[in-house]
Amino acid sequence: ATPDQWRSRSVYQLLTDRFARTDTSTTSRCNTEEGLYCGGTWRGVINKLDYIQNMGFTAIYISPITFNIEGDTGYGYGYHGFWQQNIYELNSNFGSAQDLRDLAQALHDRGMYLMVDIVVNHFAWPGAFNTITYSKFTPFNQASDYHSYCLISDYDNQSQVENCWLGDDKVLLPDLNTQDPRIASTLNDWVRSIVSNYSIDGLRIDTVKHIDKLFFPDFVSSSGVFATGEVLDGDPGYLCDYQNYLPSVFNYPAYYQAIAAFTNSSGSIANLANSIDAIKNTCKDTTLLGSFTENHDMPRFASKTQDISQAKSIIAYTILADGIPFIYAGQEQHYAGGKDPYNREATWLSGYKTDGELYKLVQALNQVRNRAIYVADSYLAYKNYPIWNDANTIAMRKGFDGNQIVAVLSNRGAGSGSVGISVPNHGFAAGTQLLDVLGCAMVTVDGNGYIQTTIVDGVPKVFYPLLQTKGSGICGM
Ligand code: ABC
Ligand code: CA
Repeated sequence: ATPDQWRSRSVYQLLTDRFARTDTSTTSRCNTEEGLYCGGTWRGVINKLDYIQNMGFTAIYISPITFNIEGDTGYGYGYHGFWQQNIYELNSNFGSAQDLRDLAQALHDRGMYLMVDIVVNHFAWPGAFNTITYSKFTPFNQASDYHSYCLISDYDNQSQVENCWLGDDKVLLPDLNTQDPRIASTLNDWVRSIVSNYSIDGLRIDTVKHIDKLFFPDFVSSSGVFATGEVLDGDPGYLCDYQNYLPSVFNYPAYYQAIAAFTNSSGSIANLANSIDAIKNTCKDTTLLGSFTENHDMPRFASKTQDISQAKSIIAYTILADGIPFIYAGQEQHYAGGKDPYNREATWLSGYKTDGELYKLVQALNQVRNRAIYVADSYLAYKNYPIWNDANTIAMRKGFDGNQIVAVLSNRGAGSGSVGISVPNHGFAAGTQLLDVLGCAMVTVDGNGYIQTTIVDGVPKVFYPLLQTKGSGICGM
């Protein structure tokens, strides 16, 4: 699928090993600290697509599929899939080639897309440099296929970031010489073949900041599909340039600002509001960025605050900001794992509950976003912007007149009582009837053009024209 087709999607990110097992067990133990394979499979995902689709998602993003280091390392097993040693073979812990094709087919039957994580920066070796046996790697089986050995020590030195190696003596990540046309062309052929063999609709490219930028245009066009990339950096000036080389990157600058803003009532909402504008002015197209507030690398939001209203606010921000929303499996269950490896809890241990507050919240938010896109896909091109804020609350708008979603998000948290707010600059005429799609309550824009509302216990409000909800199923309409 193309960037244009992906722009409207909403994506559920899952680690294949941790989302669902073939035997459908919801009790099989999975101790994140041990770093073992816990038994999740592609077949397991197929069986749980209802759980995902019923939240309103229109795509999933799964772990790397290639053959990894086998056996234990100083950091456990390659259950996450990032330690590849053979790009032509699948990771059999996740299932067979047929299982993966069946997953793609099952998704396509539902009108959903498959995004696969891929690694082109490195291979992986469970030990120190002098123990590497290159013949164990396929197809890059010679030392000369890699950059000469040096470890990245200075992230401000871009040539080091691109040409030195990630990892350490427990797990080294030999750094492919992606500037070599022969290596690049092998990778281009490879990506073309996996996309076609497994009917992949889009790619998430790992460690993008560690690869020379000029590698990407040919690589992405060889793949024939949309690609987003991981540039782990909070600076829009640094990050946005990558959008000149590949269609999309994950919006890490917004991630850091959103976490800082919503984690507690003294977080800076003003910084968040400013960053929305700053990123929009720096990146080529914010409507294609990956919008996320949890993933498999970062400590989960609930490891920083257990507050349910703050969790709701940041999820609403994630789904209603510009770009393609990504929700990381377990975020909808209020999972609270800290940094890697603790943030990789098995989703099955939640029992896949569908009656929890956050599951229902995600459902409602995807539903209103999907509705706005259905009403007019110009919703997607409209750039979200902050229309009003105070120290604890941001109101933001996305969508042209008559089809705009206005979100009012607070960091005050549960137990903060009631706070009256008058929201201006939303673009609705006086007298317009709106529905708060989270509380299913109506409000009419007052004679002075304000949305007069009350934020209760820090719970977000999301306003959408009542007229547009008719027949949508939103709040039973
Ligand atoms: C294993 C263990 C960990 C252990 C680690 C040393 O080794 O599990 O417990 O701490 C995979 C696995 C990991 C595994 C690693 C290494 O491999 O998933 O479990 O960790 O063996 C990607 C993936 C990630 C994956 C890999 C490797 C890369 O998403 O899951 O990890 O294939 C760097 C890379 C980034 C990479 C990340 C883990 O490391 O750039 O691509 N993620 C600064 C740097 C970043 C750097 C980051 C973390 O530190 O600029 O480039 O990311 O080291 C902001 C700044 C940022 C700054 C942050 C910290 O602060 O703006 O620039 O990031 O304000
Ligand atoms: Ca590199």
